[in-house]
Formats: sequence, structure tokens, C-alpha cells
Amino acid sequence: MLSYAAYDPRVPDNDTTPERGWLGFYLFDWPTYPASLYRVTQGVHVVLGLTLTAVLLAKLWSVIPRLFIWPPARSAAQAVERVSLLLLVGGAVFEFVTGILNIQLFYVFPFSFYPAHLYGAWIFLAAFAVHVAVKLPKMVRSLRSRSIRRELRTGLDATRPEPPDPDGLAPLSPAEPTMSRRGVLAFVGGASLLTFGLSVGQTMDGPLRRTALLAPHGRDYGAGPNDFQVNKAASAMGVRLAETGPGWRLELAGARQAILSRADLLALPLHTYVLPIACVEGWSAEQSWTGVRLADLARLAGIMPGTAYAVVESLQRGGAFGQASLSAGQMSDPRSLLALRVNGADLSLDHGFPARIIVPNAPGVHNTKWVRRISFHPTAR
Ligand SMILES: Nc1nc2c(c(=O)[nH]1)N[C@H]1C(S)=C(S)[C@@H](COP(=O)(O)O)O[C@H]1N2
Ligand SMILES: [Mo]
Repeated sequence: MLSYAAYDPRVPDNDTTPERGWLGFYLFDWPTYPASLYRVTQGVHVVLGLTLTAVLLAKLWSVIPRLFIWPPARSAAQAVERVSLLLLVGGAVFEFVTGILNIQLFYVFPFSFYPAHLYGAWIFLAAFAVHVAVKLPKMVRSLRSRSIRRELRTGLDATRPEPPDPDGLAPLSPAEPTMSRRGVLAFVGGASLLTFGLSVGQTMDGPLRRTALLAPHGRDYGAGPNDFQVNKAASAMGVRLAETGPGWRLELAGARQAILSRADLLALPLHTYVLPIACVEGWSAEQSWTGVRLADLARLAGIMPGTAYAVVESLQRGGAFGQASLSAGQMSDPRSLLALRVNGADLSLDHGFPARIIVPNAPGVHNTKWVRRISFHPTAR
């Protein structure tokens, strides 16, 4: 829900969700403070999802015989419960599968990932609430009926199958156990820990990044100040070298128009801030960015900072992220920059040369590279 809110779907252009309706009731202006909030929320979202994959698979494995019982329901109450199970299992599987495919960069969906993942989350949550409400008494009874500590001390020889229970999850004629309960717990816990250990590094700065063997972004971008994660290289996005050369101009469209060359921009007051790029895919990293305040650019276009949202367009041809909107609040934060330099050097072409957006706490995808035009649109007040 927070990942969705961070896209600021209330700013025109950022939202591709048809008929969001009341599902957006909780949306709010995504703040620019603290600058690393989205780095944390999105890092937790993605790394926790990966970590829980083993738990989901184990849970599905433990209930699989029950999912296919026949007849599917013997009473109206049971029919309701089974429909909620379908949504619970279906919702969970859908969220994990689409989430993992998305962060591994397999954009194979016949639908747009961003609204689909939101709808899936709501379906899962609703079914989960029903499931907990229905099963709570049974959960409490089951957990009270045995001691976890004793269970953890029980080896395979002493492991006994659950007593048969026609309405519960226990199989009616179980085979001999091949694994103790503590063995199952250790196996699932170990798999979760391993996934965590091999993915959490992608949210870190420094040498720990290299431990993220499960992240698809382990490439080396050479040495020096521009050696950090690239998402979408210039060549792949159809950005031509000639367009980024001395002929490049930035166009500002507000109460008045302004056209600026890179030399014009470098002659304006420059500011440097250490800010992260935090991608929806879960990886993030901090760099030191130098550039012109977006608020100063607004003034050049005759706009009072804080009174207009902005649409930022890039040189890119095609692809989904060639354009993004920034809220009035994001545009007026003093740390929001049109960056020209990173870590003391000119931006590399792949990091957005001649100029790119960098906004504190914004999802990476709104930090548009190869900026060509910024237009300002007064917000209703
Ligand atoms: N024009 C343009 N800007 C873009 C993108 C893009 O595809 N095209 N990708 C965005 C995404 S998803 C991220 S995470 C950041 C990554 O910035 P970097 O490649 O400099 O690390 O750039 C953003 N800016
Ligand atoms: Mo991203």
C-alpha cells in the first residue's frame, strides 16, 4: 500500500490504475522527509517478500491435500470459507509470482504490473482477514494443545502423525513420517534466512552490496564516480548521443517559457546533497548529487515554488518511464535537484547526462534521466 502511495497516484500522469475507486481512500501526499524512508519501506517490501517465499511454499505444501477435497463444500458456511481460501491462496501466489518476476526484470505480464499488484494485495488482505476471523479459535486451541519447546526437542523417531481429523488439515491415513516437525521448521527457516542473506545486500552502500547474489543488478559499471547501478541504459532507451551534446537545451514551461543550455544551468547557484536512488525493485544506493534546485527552475518559469506540480519529460523514445510527474511538495523541497554532476564528476550518459531529476524520498522511477522539458501546472488550492 505504501509502495503504491509513493508513486503519488494523485498527481496526474503518475497513475495508470483504472477504476481505483475507494481502494485509494488512504492515499496521502508522499513526503520528502525523511529522505531515505522509501529506501527502507521498499527495501523491506521486496526483501521480506523474498524471505517469506519459503514460508509460503511450506504453508501451501502443508494444506495441499485439503485444497482439492471433493465435494468442495458440504454447507453454505463451508462454501463461503472455501471461496475465501481460493482468494487467499490465489492472492498470495499472485503477489509473490508477479512481485518476483518484476524484480527479476521479467516483464512478461499481459497487464500493467503496478495496478495488478495493488488489486492483488487488496484481494489477499480481505481474504486473510476473513480467514483469521474464521480460524482464530482453532489456531488458539491448536497452539495451546501442545508445547512448542517440546516439539522442537522431538526427533524423527518420536514424531507421530496428527490424529485424524475429518474437518482439519490432518491426512486421514498418513504415511510414516520422513521428517520431524523441527526438521521442517529448520528447513523452511534456513531457506528463508538464506534468501534474506543473498538479497538484503542490494539495499546497502559499500562492499556489502556484493553479497546480493540473488539481485539481478550485480553488474559492474566500471570504476569511478559513476560506478553505481544503472536502470535502463541510454542506448536501450533510444537516447542518441547527438541530442545530449552541446546542442541540448532544457525547456521550462510555466507562467513564462525559458530555454537553458547546460552552461546556463552550471552558472546558476549549485547545491550538493547526499540522496539515495531507491528503485521499486528493492535495490538502493546513496550518491552525492550536485545540481540546480527545482524550486529555482520554477522561479525561472515564473512559478512560485509549492503552487504547481510538474511534468518532467525526457529525451527517451518509447518505454514506460520517459515521463513522470512530481508533486508541488516534491518540487519545492530545497534538496530536490536537477542534477548535473554526481560524486564530483559530470553525470555519465547512462545516469542521465546532461541532466536528471533527483528528489528526496521519491521512488527511483520518478528521478527522470535525460531531462528535456519541465512543465509546471498550478495545483488547485
Ligand atoms: N528517462 C528515464 N529516466 C529514468 C528511467 C528510465 O527508464 N528512463 N528509469 C528510472 C528508474 S526505474 C530508476 S530506479 C532510476 C535509476 O537511475 P540510475 O540508472 O541512474 O541508477 O532512474 C529512473 N529514471
Ligand atoms: Mo526503478
